[in-house]
Amino acid sequence: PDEETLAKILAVATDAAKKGAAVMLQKLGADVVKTKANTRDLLTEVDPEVQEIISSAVRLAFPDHGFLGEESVPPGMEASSRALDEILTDGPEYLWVVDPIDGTTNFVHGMPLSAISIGVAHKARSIHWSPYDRVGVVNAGEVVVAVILDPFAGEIFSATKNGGARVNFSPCVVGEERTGAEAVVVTGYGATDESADAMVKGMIALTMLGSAAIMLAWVAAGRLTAYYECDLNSWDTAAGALLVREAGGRMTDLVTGEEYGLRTRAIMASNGATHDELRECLVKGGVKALADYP
Ligand code: LIP
Repeated sequence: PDEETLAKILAVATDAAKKGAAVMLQKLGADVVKTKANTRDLLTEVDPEVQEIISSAVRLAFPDHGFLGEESVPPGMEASSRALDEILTDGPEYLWVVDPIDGTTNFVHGMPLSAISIGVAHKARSIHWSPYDRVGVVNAGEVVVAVILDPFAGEIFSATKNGGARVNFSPCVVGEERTGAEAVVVTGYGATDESADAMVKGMIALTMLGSAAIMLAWVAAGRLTAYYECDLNSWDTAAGALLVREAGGRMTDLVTGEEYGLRTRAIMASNGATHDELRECLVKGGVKALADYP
């Protein structure tokens, strides 16, 4: 896509995210109306409301674009590979991959640490293979526009492919740590006992923030050195992947080290310089990708 197209998509995504953010600011700590797959996978009345704000903005501005939102995938069908396969097989040229509230558990508990995550993918045919996601040549989609909006900090992280990353319109650049010893590493709920083992051995200082989008945005902004998690969906990672790359970092499959694609469930994002060292340390420590849904 040309720069003008990307700029137009970015403007619509930013505007839609701002409208969604206004609702999040009003409703922090909202009642849980429904529990999804497990007690940490929560749905509030606000998630679908924010999603609808974004999807209607997309329908209005780009009626031919596709839309994959976390709240449109039924519980139990979250595996991004399955939802994406359906859309990407014969789908539209552009696909919006959206998490209306990433960090819902924080949001429900009134913790002001959650974000709207919007990644827009452009169709790109590519070869994809991973041991837990038996796919050969597929139409994978390449993320070309990203917006992560943290309403509580008033920060908008954005990126376009080959256009660099920004935080509130200032350049966004990954951190300068060179070694694992200097690194600040974060993870999420999907962290396994085995990865904890690597941490306990004192090799990695680890923390959790509860929002994949914010952790990825903070890697891009140089606040964190690296982030990994074993079982995520495309709406958690699409925007963050482009941000990290455009900020000079790397994002790969946690276990295989292959470049990130929308189907990647277990991810490792970093400032680049520490990527191989940290990933190898985690893999040696026994980290595993959680199995795909059957
Ligand atoms: C959540 C993440 C969280 C991660 C969970 C989950 P949700 O997204 O952002 O950091 O650990 O696996 O995906 O459900 O709040 O949109």
